[in-house]
Amino acid sequence: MLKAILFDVDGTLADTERNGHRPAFNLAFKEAGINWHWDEDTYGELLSVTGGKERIRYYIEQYNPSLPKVRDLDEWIAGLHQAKTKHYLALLKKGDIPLRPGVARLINEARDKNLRLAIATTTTPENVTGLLTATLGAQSLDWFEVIAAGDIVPAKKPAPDIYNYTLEKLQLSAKECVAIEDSHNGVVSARQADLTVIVTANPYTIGDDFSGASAVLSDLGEPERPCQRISGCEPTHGYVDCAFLGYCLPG
Ligand code: XBP
Ligand code: MG
Repeated sequence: MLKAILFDVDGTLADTERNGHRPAFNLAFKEAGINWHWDEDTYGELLSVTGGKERIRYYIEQYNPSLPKVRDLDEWIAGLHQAKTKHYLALLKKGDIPLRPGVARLINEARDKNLRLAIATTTTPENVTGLLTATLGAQSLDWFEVIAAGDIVPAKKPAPDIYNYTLEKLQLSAKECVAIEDSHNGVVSARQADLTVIVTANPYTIGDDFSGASAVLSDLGEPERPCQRISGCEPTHGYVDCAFLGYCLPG
């Protein structure tokens, strides 16, 4: 029986990457006086690495950009990333990043049905708070029993750690929960934790390998705006509801 829904954040709750995280990184680079700029295509490549600090490090190692002389690279990356978080939170506050179709509807239905809700993400905790507050209001923070985010576990997605941590906090087994994800790394993470996964793809992840997902959809859909099925199970009414999630659970 379905007891909880575990939501990924970036790309799943909202399309945060292209016009949220990416410009925030670029603003931080400018502020730090470095001439890096992540355009949309470059950022799409960099998304193969989860976590902002890890993404910056990967960029330095793989793209060889000009780098100021720094005493401690870890410290410098952490400072740059802190500035990025500040810019990202300011962008969220402007209210320009809406939730994806069906997200608010599914959360409301789950609450009506007394299902439990949790967040399992690699993004920084303040980013989750900022997104939920800007879209659903500050009271929505209490709707999520567990908000598992960022460096709370040492290994980020595709490692299963963040989902295992969430399940442990909820004291639930994977068989009682469904994860909603948008990316290959997210699906691998959730599947390694034995979870049933539904994917709502987005322009950055549509070409990803989603093997192991029970359904791959364009989005969660709305009664008046059905989602498109890409592969796997199809929601009967054209949108994902709690009954569909329960149906996707293993026998
Ligand atoms: C997606 C990510 C995040 C963001 C940036 O996380 O990889 O790293 O791109 O967030 P998810 P930070 O899909 O698991 O929500 O810069 O705060 O790390
Ligand atoms: Mg994601």
